[in-house]
Parts: sequence; structure tokens; C-alpha cells
Amino acid sequence: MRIYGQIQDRIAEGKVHMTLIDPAAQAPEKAGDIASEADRAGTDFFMVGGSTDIDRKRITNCVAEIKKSSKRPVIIFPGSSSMICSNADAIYFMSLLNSRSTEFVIGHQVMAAIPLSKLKLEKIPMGYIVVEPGMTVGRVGMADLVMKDQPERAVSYALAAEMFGMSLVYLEAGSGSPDHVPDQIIQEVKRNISIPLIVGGGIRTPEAAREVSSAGADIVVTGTVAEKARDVYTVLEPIISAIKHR
Ligand code: 1GP
Repeated sequence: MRIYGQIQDRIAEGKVHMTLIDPAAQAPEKAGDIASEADRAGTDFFMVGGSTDIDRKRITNCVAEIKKSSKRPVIIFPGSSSMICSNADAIYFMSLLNSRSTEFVIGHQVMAAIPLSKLKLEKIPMGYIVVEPGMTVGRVGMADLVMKDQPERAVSYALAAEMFGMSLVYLEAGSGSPDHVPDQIIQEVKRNISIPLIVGGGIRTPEAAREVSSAGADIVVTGTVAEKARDVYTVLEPIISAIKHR
């Protein structure tokens, strides 16, 4: 089954967890170790990517190691048009909707369009919205950040994504953010859209994960918490259990 169908099926059963692995943050072998522990802890999908530009070989090796460690699908989460590789299962064809630069709204996507059209890789169109503080992706992506007290702006972007026909909306506080996306923003966006909602950035504890999923996130993403953990399983298992209300 196609990956987007699998995501929808998972959401029909309950909340979904995705583990983000940044190929720039560690060697491919370490990425494989994280994937193996995250799989054991019950993650549903892997996302591979980040804001630091890396070459195709590095991302391909990272995906290969994850695939050796787990049968869960791997989705590329590209920071630029160069982050394409054919050994993943899918790629978010994403637009940073609130970027001040057309490069991140449509430029990279145009550059990637012909090479991507030649790959069998499933493309999942996604509207990406960066919320304060935004961290590296906010800076690199030249985001006109949605501030914490601007739920209506977030709703406007999310509705625009849905009306464009995108399959997912992603609310991003930025990797390593001190705070996750505020509950009110998540609640109001969720109330106004019918496509699945992903929330990530700054989720490090079971309490935060439960809060974000209770506010309305269909899919909760964690990255840094596993990359920094000495024991990935011990840190991730309670977070995933909190999201899934196990
Ligand atoms: C970043 O939303 C993801 O794109 C994950 O953020 O690294 O803070 O978990 P963290």
C-alpha cells in the first residue's frame, strides 16, 4: 500500500508517532542504531532530513542503515532540492508556506521536479508552517514566523494548504526548540482542517507529547530527544506510550 494510505490507516486507529533522524547529526551506523531502538519503542514511521544541506550519498547511506534496522516506512523530509534519494519509501513534497523567500515556497520544488518525476518514490504534498521560535529552520528558511499568539494566522496558512490540495499540514516549532507549538494553535488548526495534522519541534517528555496529541496533533514528531539519548528505547517508549494513550 502507498505510504500516504498507510498514514491514513494508522490515524484511523489512533495517534501516530514519527521519529525524525537527521543524517547530518550522526554517522549512518548510529542512525541505524537509533532506528532499531525507536522501532522497538513503537514508532510508526521514520522521517529522514533536516535543515543542514547534506549530499545525496550521506542521506542514501542513512536511509540504507535505517532500512537494515527496521521495516517501518522511511519518508524523506527534505531541507532543500538536493536532499532526494531513491531508497526511501516516500518524500514530503513540501512548501514552507510562511517563508519570506519564494525559494522555500516554490523554488526548491521546481528545481527538484524533473529529477523527482523520474523516481518511483511516492510524493506526499505537505504544507509546512514554522511557528515561533522556529530555530534553525526558521532562520535558514527565512520564515515570517507565526507567533505564539497568532492562531488565526496558523489557521489561514493551514486552510490555504488544504485548499491547494496538499495531503498534510505540519506545524513546526523548530528542532531543539525550548517549547513545542502552543496548544491553542494546534487546537484551532485541527478544528479548521480535515487533512491530517503533524506537530513537531521541542517535544522531549511524555507530558509534552500527550499535551500536543490531546490538543489535536494526529502525528507527533520527535527527533532530538532520541539523537541525544544514551538509551533511546528508555527515553522514547514512554513518549510513544503517552501519544498512543497506552
Ligand atoms: C524538527 O519537528 C522536528 O523538524 C523534530 O524536532 O528535534 O525538537 O524533536 P525535535
